[in-house]
Amino acid sequence: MSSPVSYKLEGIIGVITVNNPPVNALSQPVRQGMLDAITTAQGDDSEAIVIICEGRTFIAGADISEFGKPMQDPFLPELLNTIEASSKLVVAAIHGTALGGGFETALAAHYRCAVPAAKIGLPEVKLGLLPGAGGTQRTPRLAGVKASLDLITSGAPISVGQAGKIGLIDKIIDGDLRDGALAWARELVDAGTSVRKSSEQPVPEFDAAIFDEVRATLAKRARGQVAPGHIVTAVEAAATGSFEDGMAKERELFITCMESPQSAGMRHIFFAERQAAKVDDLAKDTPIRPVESIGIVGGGTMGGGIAMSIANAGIAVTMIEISDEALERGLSIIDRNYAGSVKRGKISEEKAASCRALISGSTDYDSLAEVDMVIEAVFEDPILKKKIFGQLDGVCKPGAILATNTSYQDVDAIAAATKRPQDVIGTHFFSPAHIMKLLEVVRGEKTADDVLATVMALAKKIRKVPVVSGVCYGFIGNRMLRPYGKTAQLLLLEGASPQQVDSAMESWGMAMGPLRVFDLAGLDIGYTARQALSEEEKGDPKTYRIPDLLVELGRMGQKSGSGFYAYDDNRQPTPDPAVDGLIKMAADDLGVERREIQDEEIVDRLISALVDEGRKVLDEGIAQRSGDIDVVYVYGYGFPVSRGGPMFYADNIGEM
Ligand code: 3H9
Repeated sequence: MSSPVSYKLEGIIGVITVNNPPVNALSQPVRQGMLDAITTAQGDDSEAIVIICEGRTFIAGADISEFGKPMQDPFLPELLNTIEASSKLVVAAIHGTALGGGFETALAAHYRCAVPAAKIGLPEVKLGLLPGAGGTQRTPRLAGVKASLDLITSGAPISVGQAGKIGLIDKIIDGDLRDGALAWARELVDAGTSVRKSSEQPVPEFDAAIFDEVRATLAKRARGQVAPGHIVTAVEAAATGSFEDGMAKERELFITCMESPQSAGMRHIFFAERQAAKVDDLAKDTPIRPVESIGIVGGGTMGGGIAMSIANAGIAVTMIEISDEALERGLSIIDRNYAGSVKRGKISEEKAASCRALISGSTDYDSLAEVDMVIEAVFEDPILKKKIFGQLDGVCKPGAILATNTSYQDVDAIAAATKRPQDVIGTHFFSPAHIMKLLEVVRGEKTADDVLATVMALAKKIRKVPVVSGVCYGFIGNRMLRPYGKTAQLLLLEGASPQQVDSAMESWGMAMGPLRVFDLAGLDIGYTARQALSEEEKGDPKTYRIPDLLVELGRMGQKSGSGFYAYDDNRQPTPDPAVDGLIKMAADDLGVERREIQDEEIVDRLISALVDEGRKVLDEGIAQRSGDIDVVYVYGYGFPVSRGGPMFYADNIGEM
């Protein structure tokens, strides 16, 4: 088999080219090929060496699919030490994203150049790891302790411009990277520039208090995660000891992380997210319909957030509301959100202005005559939704995709309100829609393949994580939430308090306990929905008596200032003795004996409720695969990524 790495002598420059699509990951053949090439270069007529990549990016990291399996030689840290030890000058030439082991390779080179659009980063923390090939040791020697801690503990990539400012990139190459990098390498040789090993640079001065400060911040920001603290320890070792000792520390901590269930869970989610974007029974060559303009019906919180996501990807949006006032209100919420994003430094003022300029409004459905797609985002009223789809059917051009943003409604029934059910699909965005990454894409019985393929591609374009769901009440996520919520109610009746249930789940890793979630969503929503059901459909009164009583007392949740908790003006919850009394009363009334409940039981029963329903969702073919369910829960419901999602957790219980 031919090697993914080639070596060619071009004049005085030895060029090592990596070609391992799609992202030039450092698989074993790449490591071997690089070792062979650098060894060859030491003995030929080259005077400098350039490492460059084919395809869309520089090396994007170690090959994650090799993790958890026995390590094969050559070992990356040793390969990088060999590169750094080259007697001939080594230049890394970066385009795309130099990430993780890829950027560590560049750090082992003596000089680094990049095209202006390239990015660099050490994202290992997002996989529950730390950079394990010298990244924690070489970065602080070039960029200093503070910048290194920011880069490695956040895992966020930075621009080449920023990397240049902190000493991680030496030269920006405008124009052709290969030509520019070779020319620069020749210049360095001509100037008699000597080899400069990152490992031999002294760490710039730093404030010794920084390590404990960052540890304290991370204890809150990355609650329960092991890798961030280990990163601080490894960088501290770089700053306070020799390179060799630091490398040994990095190795020890890397192995601890690699063997942790947290990293296994996070690596599972990495691949599950990418897998979820694929639809098993769609042919690879399914055509994609062009989507250059989108109409949104409904300018409320949801419609506004969806409009922003779409405009942020450069697609024009026409927002429809029933009156000028409603439209004005909707557009002003969008203005406020953009202003907020600018203030928080999430987006530049210019970018915000150009995205905002793509959003226009109208009160006339005829404005949707020429759009390529419409997303209806009015409130959850099936009759209203069907009426709107009838109207859209009348005005939209043939081939326009008609999507309903719904959390529960029957997409097939909505599609049946049109004469083109093949063009209808569900898109369940999560609130706030311009921030939350999950998008459940609901495939109706008659949804055409190219409509599904187009919406999956659009999701990626607007930077969402799409997961396909079949039609059922609540789709994947909200359907599983029902038994979870019912179990929380039973736990209350049986003796747990709202704060015990929530804190048990939050300590376990959920972003928010179930009762705080229900208070946030509004208890009246479930109450109203229950009123439309028969006693039989409502099920066991034990599963809804408490929220019914709360709503009847005017306690709708956060928005009314009280629900399972009392809320202050800053919407901070405090336990409310009145609720404890109400729970006891309901338990008496329903004949439930109360007892002391351990936190462990709370977690077990709530997670089992999710998982049991998840298995039904899989069996019925509502979800394509169990990893899809994990992605839904991690990206949409605050399930801890370090536990890999409910299904992965259940499959690996005992090891987590
Ligand atoms: C590391 O480096 C550890 C070292 O410090 C120490 C070692 C001792 N490995 O995301 P995409 C696949 S840890 C294997 O859709 P994009 C991916 O699964 C690593 N496979 O493309 C997908 O496969 P498929 C640190 C990988 O353009 C395909 O490539 N590095 C890897 O949207 C396309 O991926 C990272 O964490 C990999 N490293 O985004 C970077 N990366 O087509 C991880 C990708 O079968 N990667 N694949 O579904 C990324 O962040 C994005 O993939 C990237 C491209 C930004 C590069």
